[in-house]
Amino acid sequence: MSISAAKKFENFTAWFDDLLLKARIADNRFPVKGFLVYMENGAFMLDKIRELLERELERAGHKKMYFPLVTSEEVFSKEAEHIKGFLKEVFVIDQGPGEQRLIVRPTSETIMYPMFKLWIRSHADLPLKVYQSVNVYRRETKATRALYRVREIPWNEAHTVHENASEAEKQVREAMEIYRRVLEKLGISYMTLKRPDFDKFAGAVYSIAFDAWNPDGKVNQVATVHNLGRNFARAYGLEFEKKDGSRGVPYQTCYGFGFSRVLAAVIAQHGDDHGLVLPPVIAPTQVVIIPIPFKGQEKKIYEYSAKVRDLVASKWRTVLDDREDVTPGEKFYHWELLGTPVRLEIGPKEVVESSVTLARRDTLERSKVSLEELPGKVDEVMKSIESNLLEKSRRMMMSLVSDAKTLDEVKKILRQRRIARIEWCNETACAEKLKEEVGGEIRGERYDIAEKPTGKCIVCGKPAKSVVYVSRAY
Ligand code: PR8
Repeated sequence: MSISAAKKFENFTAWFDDLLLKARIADNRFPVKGFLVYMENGAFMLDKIRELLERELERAGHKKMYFPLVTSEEVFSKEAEHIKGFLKEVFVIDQGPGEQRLIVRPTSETIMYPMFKLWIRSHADLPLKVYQSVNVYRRETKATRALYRVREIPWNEAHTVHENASEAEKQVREAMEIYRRVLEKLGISYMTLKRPDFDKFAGAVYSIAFDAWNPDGKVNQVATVHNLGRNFARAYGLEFEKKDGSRGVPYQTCYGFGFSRVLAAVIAQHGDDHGLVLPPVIAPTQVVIIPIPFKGQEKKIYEYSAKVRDLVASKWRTVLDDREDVTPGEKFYHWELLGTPVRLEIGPKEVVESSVTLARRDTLERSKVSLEELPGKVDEVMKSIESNLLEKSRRMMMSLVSDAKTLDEVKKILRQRRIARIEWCNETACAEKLKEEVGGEIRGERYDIAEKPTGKCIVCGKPAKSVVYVSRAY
């Protein structure tokens, strides 16, 4: 197997597509647009990401459930904004003459909330916090792209119901924190942006997105958190008895985490021109042992390699690559391409010294480690890789943003595949004009820090009302 010919920062698309196939992550040649096959390494990592997230959701008191894939057209159509937002994107199942058509979930508000109505009677039933990890389906009209924009979307969606507005606000913060923790484990960096009104989730009061940086300058929205207020609760007739005996309409939130986009971010942010560079937590193989046989000493080297494997395999997913028809050099390339965090090389010298040569995938540094120190050293290197990936990715995120005072400056920044920070009057017309002129979109204002505008709208020159970020997006 050869290294990808395309370079990550020169020709991202070719680099990425090549890697998906060579590293056996996904095969995009399935003959239906927007649907793809997750091969063993892709499927493995999607599962690991799901486990990381579900653990955090459970810890915060969410309950896992599974809801149906479909609803009826009638039930789907209850929340006016929501249906407007999704109608063009849904797949419909035609059951034949005389039977009602079914809507395949593009997201599950309209499927879950009629059931919430049956379950919620009083304040004692609240908060309700439910989640599921399933596929949802959207007939995306924009160009589809493997992992980034698919029509069969592997994701996790969580939905909550609360007694009052402040509890719902608190829930938004909890959700942000849950996603932050998972993304940090994966070393992914991003900006949290409150979307402008024209770009919020259909039916939400407001939406916050996690926009991860991407080498081609388009941001990758990996997750979103929405405060739904009482819009859906009213549409679906949710009610509860309050503590004082009166009846009230509850407040809701929902949040979604796109597994395939998160996987894309892992690949895109950490990978290099040798292939994948994986955070240890999701790497299908965490340690690979490569014997370097020497004439006459093969047996000794293989036996010692097996001993080393037993030493690390109880803690880390370990493979001893003892294929005899493949050279050690080819094995190095192969496991580098797969992003395996730690490689242990064992030749005659190591056997004599009772040591191994350890190479870490992120920096490609090599060092000698004695057998005695090996278990501790592997743990240490794994931790160090995890923090190094995060640090590097964060530095990149910070270096990508520049202030722009004119549309020409915005254009220039986007051409450099970067992100522009501008001041804006909050008028949709200006956002549309900006998009037309520069090709990038207003993604919103920072959620994590307050940035106050001091000047004029970059488009119309009227006093600015917010500081927002502009970039191209998937
Ligand atoms: C909601 N309702 O639906 P959201 N390809 C890959 N990933 C995608 C795609 C796609 N075509 N479309 C969306 N995602 C709310 C929250 C329940 C859960 C991923 O929100 O429409 C993106 O990462 O913003 C997106 O942030 C996430 O699903 C949630 O979708």
